[in-house]
Amino acid sequence: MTSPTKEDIAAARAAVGYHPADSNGDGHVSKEEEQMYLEFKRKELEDADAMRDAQRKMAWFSLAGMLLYPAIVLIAVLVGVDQAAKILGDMAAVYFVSVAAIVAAFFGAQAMQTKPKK
Ligand SMILES: [Ca+2]
Repeated sequence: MTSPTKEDIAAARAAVGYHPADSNGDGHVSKEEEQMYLEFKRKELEDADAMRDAQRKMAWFSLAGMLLYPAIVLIAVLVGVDQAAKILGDMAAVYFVSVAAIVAAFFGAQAMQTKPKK
C-alpha cells in the first residue's frame, strides 16, 4: 500500500466533515483556530465543573435543611414562639416533599450521567 496522498486525506476529511476546530471551513486548522478551539473546550469543561459544584452544594444545602428542620421546630418551641413552631409544622409536609424531590433529581441526574454511553 502506498501512503495516502493529499487527495486521499482531503477526501477523507470531506467524508467526515470539517474538523470542529476549523471554524472558517477552509480545511486547515490554523494556529488561531487551534487556540480558539482549545479555549472553547477549556471553557466547556470549566462550565461543566461549575455546574457540578453548584448542584452538589444545592443537594447538600437541601439535605442539611431537611435534617435541621426538626431541630428548628424544637428550638422554636423551646424559645416559646409557638406561632412559629405551628407554622413550621404546617409547612413540614410540603417542605419535605420538595426537598426530597430536589435531592432525588440530583442523584437521578448523577446516575444518568455516570451510566456508560453506548
Ligand atoms: Ca481554517
